[in-house]
Amino acid sequence: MDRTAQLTARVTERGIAYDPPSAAPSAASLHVRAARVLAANWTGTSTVPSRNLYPHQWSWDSAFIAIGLRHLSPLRAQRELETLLAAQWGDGRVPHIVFSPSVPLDAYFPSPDFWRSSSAGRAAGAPRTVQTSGIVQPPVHALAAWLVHRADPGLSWARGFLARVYPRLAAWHRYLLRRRDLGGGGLVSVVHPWEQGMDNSPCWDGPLARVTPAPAHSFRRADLAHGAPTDRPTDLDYGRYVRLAADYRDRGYADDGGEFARADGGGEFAVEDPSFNALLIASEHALARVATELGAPGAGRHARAERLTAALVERLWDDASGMFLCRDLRGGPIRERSVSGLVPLLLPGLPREVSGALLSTLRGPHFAARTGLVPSYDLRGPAFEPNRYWRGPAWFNTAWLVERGLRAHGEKATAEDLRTAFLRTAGDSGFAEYVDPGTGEACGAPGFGWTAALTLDLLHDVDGAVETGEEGGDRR
Ligand code: 9WN
Repeated sequence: MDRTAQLTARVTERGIAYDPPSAAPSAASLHVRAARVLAANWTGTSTVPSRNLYPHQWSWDSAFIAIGLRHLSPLRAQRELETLLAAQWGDGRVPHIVFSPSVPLDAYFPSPDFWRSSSAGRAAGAPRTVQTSGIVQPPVHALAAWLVHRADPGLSWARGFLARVYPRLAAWHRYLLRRRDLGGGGLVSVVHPWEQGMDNSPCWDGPLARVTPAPAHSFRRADLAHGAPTDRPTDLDYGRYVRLAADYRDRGYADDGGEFARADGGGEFAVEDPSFNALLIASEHALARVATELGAPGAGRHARAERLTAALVERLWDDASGMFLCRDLRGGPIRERSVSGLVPLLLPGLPREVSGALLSTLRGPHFAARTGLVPSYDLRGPAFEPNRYWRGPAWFNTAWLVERGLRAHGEKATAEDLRTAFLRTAGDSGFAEYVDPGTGEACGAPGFGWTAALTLDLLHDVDGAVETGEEGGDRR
């Protein structure tokens, strides 16, 4: 029996509940369909998020994809991460896109000739032989590497997987902690909405309003050839994304360190984001485990993760909203509720009153959607749109993070409801990129990489609270 058949048999054997409308697929067929998506998106060295809309390798997509792939092929999961990390820059940053040389330039914008990584990024140590973007995405990678190792430790040791990825992951975290603490309070800032991953969130409307958009005639969007304009960011927002990226490129992708807070320092956009920082904390705990596994001391990393958790609460917690908020380094707290502010539930080391309030907010009127998934933005917010990119739709990676967070806090029944909603909607939508949170209608790209991968993870790692603390459990 090959591995897929074995896993399918195991799913069937365990009788994993799948509670769909009438003629719904079984868990076993869901597994097979998800595996097919990942096979179709596999390039031989990594997995594209979508063959049409995103035909290259994306950073946080690959981390989520590896987390699911480990159930199908631990070898492919290891390769996924190794391919990404091979494109790491000398300063430690892991680029948000690694471009495939075999894909035509006009298939995705901004293309390699926009980023010009090997020339504009030379001082920052961009690789010469592979073309990449110059910005980053959330650091889910150490967490992914740890989970991938745990899926098949024998293979991992035989290939020296952990020993090879550890120094790269450590350099990645070092880059973020040393070069991106732009606010000087211990947290990492993103300098572009694409870095945070929830590109078009209403949270960015305020900071983006300061940015003069690049003129529409100066670039050609490729996304509208594959996505409905009503689902995608507007041209005005795109012009601002392009301006920010071009300015960063023209500064040689240099980071301004603690200078940003000064009026004359850095670029126009710098935001401390709860989800980005929570993922860094979860990954720092995972890196501590990797270090210990390799025989190196890991306690320092756990301690650093705890300090970061304290900084996250101190700087971004908002009692009145019952959730974390983003902080604009120029304008202060951003008073919009986004799923980003719920993602820190992933961290077991939160003060108990914080995790309790997060659970209430999750179940309350701003986030309790009819599909049972978690909307990307406040259902009652002024900017809510059920179909437009990150302005309301439900995404599957954030649902997975919240599901794991619920388990980390012992909220098994709510986690189980979310897991059921995830599996049902992922299957019914054809593993869509995202869905309308009220109806479950599929939006964006079909056959989306992380939707399929995280479906596999929730099928196979049923009780898996991600190990994101030293000992687990909330603080009193
Ligand atoms: C820009 C690939 C990426 C995801 C992001 C998502 C979207 C790109 C785009 O697609 O961003 O990076 O062109 O809109 O917002 O989270 O990583 O799936």
